[in-house]
Amino acid sequence: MAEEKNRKVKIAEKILDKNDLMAAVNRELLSAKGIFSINLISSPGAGKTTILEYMAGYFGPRMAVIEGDIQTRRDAERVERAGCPAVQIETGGACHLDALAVKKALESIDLDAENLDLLAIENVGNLICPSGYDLGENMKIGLLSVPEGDDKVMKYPSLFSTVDVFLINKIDLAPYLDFDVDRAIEECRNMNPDVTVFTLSAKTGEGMDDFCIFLESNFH
Ligand SMILES: Nc1nc2c(ncn2[C@@H]2O[C@H](COP(=O)(O)OP(=O)(O)O)[C@@H](O)[C@H]2O)c(=O)[nH]1
Ligand SMILES: [Mg+2]
Repeated sequence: MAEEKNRKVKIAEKILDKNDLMAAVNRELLSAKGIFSINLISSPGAGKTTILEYMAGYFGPRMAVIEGDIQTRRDAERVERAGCPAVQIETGGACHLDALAVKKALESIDLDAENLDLLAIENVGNLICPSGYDLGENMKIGLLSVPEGDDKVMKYPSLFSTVDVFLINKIDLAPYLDFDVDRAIEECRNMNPDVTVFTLSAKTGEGMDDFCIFLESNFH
């Protein structure tokens, strides 16, 4: 029994190693092109695509987007309508993106396009699996929305203890719900002292320009 358990651990390590190697290839390629990259992770419906639509209005063709979903091209179409190029990955069932899928998607993006500063990757909606896969991004961003409840920070530590940036979205709904913003931020900082936090409403635009300016400050 104990032997079988050990064998399972070894296999899991091997798969992650392969992903890490591919992530390093992506990171090197993007860095060589002078493109800053972010990996946006949240549960389904927290507002990832709405945030990217706002960002498409702010950055225009300075941003390209890779959309990850199990099925449909809907999010890529939304972002394209909002004003920037987008490529859709349909995972066909996988609950997260991996570095190889991103590498293939990068082949459909003109990385030499003039003024391209930012690659935004919207991961498959899920608070668990995406947190374990480096895609080669420069910045990992975890997003929680007000209707989900402030307790989710501590319930999903694999994500919120490892993100560079913690976004709280749908702040326009705070007056109607019992989400404790201070508690969510405090619990995230307890696990992750260096995390940068923004409270936003992608719907009303509150906090969005500050977030975009912060991203810009990281461009090469
Ligand atoms: N009230 C409110 N609704 C939002 C906000 N951001 C997104 N939504 C809504 O939440 C729903 C899911 O958003 P979407 O961007 O598709 O989430 P995703 O699945 O994380 O990409 C949509 O109906 C959005 O209009 C926000 O800041 N406030
Ligand atoms: Mg989406």
